[in-house]
Amino acid sequence: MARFDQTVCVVGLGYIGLPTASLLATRGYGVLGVDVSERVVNAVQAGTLHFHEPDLDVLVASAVGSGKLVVSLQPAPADIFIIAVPTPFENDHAPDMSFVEAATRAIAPHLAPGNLVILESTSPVGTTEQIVRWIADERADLGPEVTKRIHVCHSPERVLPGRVLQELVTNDRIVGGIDQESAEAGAAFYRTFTTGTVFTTRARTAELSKLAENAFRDVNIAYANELSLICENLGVNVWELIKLANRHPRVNILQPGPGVGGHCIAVDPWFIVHSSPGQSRLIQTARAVNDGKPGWVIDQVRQAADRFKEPVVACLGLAFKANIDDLRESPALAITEALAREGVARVLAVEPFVRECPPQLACHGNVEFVGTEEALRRADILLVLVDHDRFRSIEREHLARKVLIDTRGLFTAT
Ligand code: SAJ
Repeated sequence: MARFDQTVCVVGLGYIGLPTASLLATRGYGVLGVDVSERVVNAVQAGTLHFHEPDLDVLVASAVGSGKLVVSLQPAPADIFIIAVPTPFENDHAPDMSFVEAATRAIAPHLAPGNLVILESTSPVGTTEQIVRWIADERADLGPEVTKRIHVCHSPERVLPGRVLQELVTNDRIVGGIDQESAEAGAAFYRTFTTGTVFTTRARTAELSKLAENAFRDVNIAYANELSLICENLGVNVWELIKLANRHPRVNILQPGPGVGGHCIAVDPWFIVHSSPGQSRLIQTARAVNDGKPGWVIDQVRQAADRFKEPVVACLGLAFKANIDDLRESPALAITEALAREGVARVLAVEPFVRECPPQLACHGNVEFVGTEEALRRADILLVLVDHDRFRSIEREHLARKVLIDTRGLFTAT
């Protein structure tokens, strides 16, 4: 049974590992947070953040200040180990499991009988079983049946960037064990700090459930994006259309945008495709539809720019979604960069959540990183790429005499 006097070693202090480690420490667990990056370890040690997430700075400072969260470059013995490292994909969309393997091999020397190892990283089906093989490989002394001595399970993280602290506590959790005992041990641990319901299952089911959740969202957004192209073709306001269609009690269409970004929704469906290419036609099509959207937006700007002698476009927002500073896999950034690279117009890039011009843009002579007001004043074309709350207060009079391309429905939704 998990208890607050137990120690937890969290490997990977990123978007999931750091909030989790800090939350556990403030709940009373003794936590060792481990990261391979000295920069990250130093930042956390100083009680500061290396990325933006609402309220996390206060939680980290309190966890470190209480002495319950200690950080290090190296793992050490603990009762519970949580692996929360990135699982990106390679160029051919094959999952890159090298961080999970390195984390497993790093904790293996410190494992003792009765320990619980939890994989939280989003992973392809079969990864938890592979973790057992890596541990067995490192620790022949544990004998041929490692899982009789070490509990191993997968509990996929499901928190939404921007709402991490609430969702870490309130979301339901799925705990997939390598065997029933492992699942129960993992569930007992999560029940000590979550208010959501904790469900136990097999490791493979837990792995696929996380991938299926994100692929579901990708498919739904692809449908919305496809509708946006159809609406443009037919002269219908897509935002009004979706709002009205969603009045049906069993319809819930998501919102179109400039494409799908971030490190989850645009990545995880590929883990399913890679493992079952012949069976995943719909998932592959959704990826293609969403990946095609930025090109369509660029074409819209190109057509608008043709009407001006020296066109100036204001790109409002660079982040991958609203109210965050995260530029990773951002379609907004990719579109802005392409407009600059292809010389479609002079580009005024606006991103209130970022202090400096991102290097991908700064290297282009035709890009200026400016504030919202200046962009509104100087631009011929207003390209809304992110629905940051701060853009909502832009007064409509600023839109007069400008060409508006509103990929988020910030001003065109009825
Ligand atoms: N997007 C749209 N239209 C929408 C919703 C989102 O175009 O209606 C775009 C966003 O602008 C963004 C991308 O999709 O570019 C992804 O944003 P998101 O808010 O849908 O998701 P993420 O990537 O921030 O977080 C997702 C969440 N998964 C689900 O909602 C099923 C989160 O719960 C997961 O924990 C996270 O992935 C993860 O870590 O896997």
